Amino acid sequence: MGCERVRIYHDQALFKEAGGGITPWHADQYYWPIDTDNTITVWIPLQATPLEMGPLEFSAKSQQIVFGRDLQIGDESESKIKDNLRINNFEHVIEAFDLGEVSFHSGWVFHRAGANQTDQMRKVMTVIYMDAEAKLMNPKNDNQIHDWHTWCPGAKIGEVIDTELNPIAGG
Ligand SMILES: O=C(O)CCC(=O)C(=O)O
Repeated sequence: MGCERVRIYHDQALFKEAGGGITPWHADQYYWPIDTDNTITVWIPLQATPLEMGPLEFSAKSQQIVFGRDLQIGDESESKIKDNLRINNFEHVIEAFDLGEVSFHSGWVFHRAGANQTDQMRKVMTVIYMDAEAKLMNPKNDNQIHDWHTWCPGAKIGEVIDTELNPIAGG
């Protein structure tokens, strides 16, 4: 990310039940009241994740695309972002994950996941890191207000996000 240190924004378990539907196209940073693009999510599947289980898919290099950044995840983001990425001819990367493989995606990379067509729970852990100097920005939508009060409660607009929930990673 080009920064000296990172801190944890938050972590999150994403368990998708057997038969669970798709995760629509979206960019995570729509949800984050963070004043920098120096953010990254590690996606850690807790089992081998074949294509039929719905591994994370990416639109390679799509962090340069601005269209769709204002869409919350849902049916509209799935169809509008898909159409725009197709028009712009970005490579759609879909690969199975072996157990132990993880992926990292930048906060503005558009991504999605397919349905879980197996009879097993798809278990995933994620951790979101941000530049240790990242500041809280004025929230741009209700989701960012919700994130502020959930993941960095007490942080102040314009100041470094340094609550007890946001430790520097690695000491
Ligand atoms: O696991 C999924 O289905 C979606 C995960 C995701 O969008 C993310 O980690 O940013």
